[in-house]
Amino acid sequence: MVITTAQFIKDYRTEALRWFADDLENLSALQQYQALALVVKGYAAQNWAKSKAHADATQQKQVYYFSIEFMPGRLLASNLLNLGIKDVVDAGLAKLGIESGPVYAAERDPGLGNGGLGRLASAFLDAMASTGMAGNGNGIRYRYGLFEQRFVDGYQVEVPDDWLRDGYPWETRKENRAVIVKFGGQAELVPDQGRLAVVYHDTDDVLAVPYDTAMIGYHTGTVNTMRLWSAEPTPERAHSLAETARANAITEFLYPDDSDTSGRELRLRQEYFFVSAGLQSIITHFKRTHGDIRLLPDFVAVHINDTHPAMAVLELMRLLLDEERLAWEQAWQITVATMSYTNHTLMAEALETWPLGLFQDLLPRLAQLAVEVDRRFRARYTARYGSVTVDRAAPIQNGQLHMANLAVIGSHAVNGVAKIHSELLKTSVLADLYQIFPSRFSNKTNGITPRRWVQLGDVPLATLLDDTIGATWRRSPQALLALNKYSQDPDFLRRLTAAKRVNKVRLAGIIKDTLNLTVSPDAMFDVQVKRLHAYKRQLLHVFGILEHYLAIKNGEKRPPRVHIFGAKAAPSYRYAKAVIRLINAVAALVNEDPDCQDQLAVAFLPNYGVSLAEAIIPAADVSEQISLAGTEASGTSNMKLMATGALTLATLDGANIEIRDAAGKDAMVVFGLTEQEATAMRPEYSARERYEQDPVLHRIVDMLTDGSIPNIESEGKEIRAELLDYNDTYFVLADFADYLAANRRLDALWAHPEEWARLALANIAASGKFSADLTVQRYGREIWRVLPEHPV
Ligand code: 26V
Repeated sequence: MVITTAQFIKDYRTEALRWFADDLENLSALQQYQALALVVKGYAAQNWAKSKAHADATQQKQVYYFSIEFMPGRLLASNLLNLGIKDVVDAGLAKLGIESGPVYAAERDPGLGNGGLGRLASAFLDAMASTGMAGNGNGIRYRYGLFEQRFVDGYQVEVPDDWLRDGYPWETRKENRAVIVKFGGQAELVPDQGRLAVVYHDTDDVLAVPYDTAMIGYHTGTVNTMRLWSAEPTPERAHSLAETARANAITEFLYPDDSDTSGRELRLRQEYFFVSAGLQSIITHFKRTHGDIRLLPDFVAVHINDTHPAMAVLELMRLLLDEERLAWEQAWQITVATMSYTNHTLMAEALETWPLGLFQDLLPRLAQLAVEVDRRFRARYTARYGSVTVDRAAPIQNGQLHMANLAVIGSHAVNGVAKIHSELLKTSVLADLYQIFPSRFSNKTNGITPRRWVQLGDVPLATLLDDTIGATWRRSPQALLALNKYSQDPDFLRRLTAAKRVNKVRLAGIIKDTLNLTVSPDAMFDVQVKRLHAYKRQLLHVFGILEHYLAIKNGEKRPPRVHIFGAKAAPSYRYAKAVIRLINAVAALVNEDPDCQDQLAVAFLPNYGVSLAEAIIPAADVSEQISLAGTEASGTSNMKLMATGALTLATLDGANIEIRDAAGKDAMVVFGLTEQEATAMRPEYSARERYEQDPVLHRIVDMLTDGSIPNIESEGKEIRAELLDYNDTYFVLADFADYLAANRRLDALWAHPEEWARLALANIAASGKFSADLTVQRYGREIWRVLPEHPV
């Protein structure tokens, strides 16, 4: 949009007066932010209304991305960027004498997700709007997001994330679009005009109220919607405090990704709640704009983001059969043509199953439909594929409903999130379904939004890019390839290093403020930011630090390094919490040792999330992507870190493989077993043997329990037991020697700053390939069958 600074100032003053009955100058930074957000929301409102009207008028096919998590990050800066008025607003703030930093920082970052899956969902919403696709989010408005993490004596302490305390100016409550969601009771089938109708008795009804947030496209005029549902009592029950609390409980908090979420009834309620509300509102809207329900798949695509919304298959069947009165075959054909599903993990313990009994109690009609889907599936495929295969592929097995199986059977497309992951799906967790439905399977490698991570997060780099190759990359990140021309330009390489240093100085300031730790921006900043899971092997990184520590104690001198961690552990995940305590203990040991001064430091920044990522990622020299090959579905921090010029230290896992293919073999430091090697080795692997045979490893494993790292008595024992008694599930000891060798290669490179910068350049230049804009366009072409109006 086009607006002058003067007009903006006028609008801003008016909004401040309207909301706070006061002059801008007298408001707190929070209030200044709130008034500003409302101005911006107003600016986008017309396009928002227009986009909706345009989609209806042109009968544009709509994508609905169903996800139990969204992590949009702070929206003020990104909305301004996407509207094309960030410079005008910043100039306006300056003119008003308002410092912009605290105003931007006053925004709460909605942590309505655990990690990669939730962040990906939000990146896709941003990308769909930015390519002019009609793509909307459907999810849950949790009253409390993922816990806020603090460290006390090195332990993770979880504090409730009261993100709505000051209100959320970007959302709009759509009370007029509320729907009823029914739980429990009985679903009775009664004869009705020669067929069966469903009559519900004694249901427990909850009101689902949508809160819509605009998803503003980058310079496109397209504004889509993220619709998050909040649970309230129905009006008849609203007088009762107990009923109100019971209803509200459904959307009270987000579940952390523990492996043992199954069996928790509230989680099942959450899933059905947003799935049912979402599908009901889609169908209501569809019938208003299109009429004939049989055309649904021509105009609507529903995407199932991981298995949490997989019961959408059953709920859509329910609506088509019971409400729209279609016959089974027709309803099924419509459902399969409408649904598609993405799998995000190979971890067996993370694949959702629900006891059918629980389904029968809570969702009796869906349970009936699940049994019928299962019966028809078996009847249709057993003769051809045999009962062994069909049993393993069926939705119901041993009284459990297998949500991934249901999702594949009820969708026309299923995909993994990186090449290796999509291949492994076909040979492991979904192998039987792949035999039956081979043509449904494809790969869609994840992507990130360079707008947030480069344009907003890394201004020094963005400016340098503009100066060097022009600004086309801002719209079409693949234009970054032009950077390769400068790989022999010493002046450019120097400026690239200088831009990185600006970010490092900024992060050093944050480390000082949060941890009271002084680190030198001239040291190598070695970053690992992601959820804490055994398979991601933060422990291997710690072992590398301890090896460096021992080398220093031995008088060895290496390039100075600052190790930066960000990671939350699920509250009930004991091992992950033990590793957190270990990292903090190693940090204390190293940071307080005078011998390590200016050589080695460890900074574990608490409460990793989108906002902290924006500060850490652009400051990284090294990106640690060190999961055991075959375990990380894709990873996305690997993409963000490459885009801001970090060198990747990586195993051949997830999207690392494709990053290496894009940036070139030399641009990544690869180590460790391949997935095939790891699989082949597993039967004969002995962690204890490795421990006995490698004196350095022996020493480091012993440090866990011999008191050389203070304050980790029980944690050290637990980790040692995982390694030696449980035989090191994720092959930390197996990859240790090669990990060290890879680190020595990094040290050697660090001695040649120009060469380092050249490799950073290769990464930045290749990063455009991982733009989420391209990813959603591949989904659009190959799965959803929608065309972007502004392709890149
Ligand atoms: C993993 C695990 C591991 C063991 C314990 C329980 C548990 C629970 C959940 C999960 C992961 C859930 C799905 C998820 O977030 N997957 C992530 O999705 C990202 C986006 O596709 C992808 O980049 C990450 O590799 C993948 O872990």
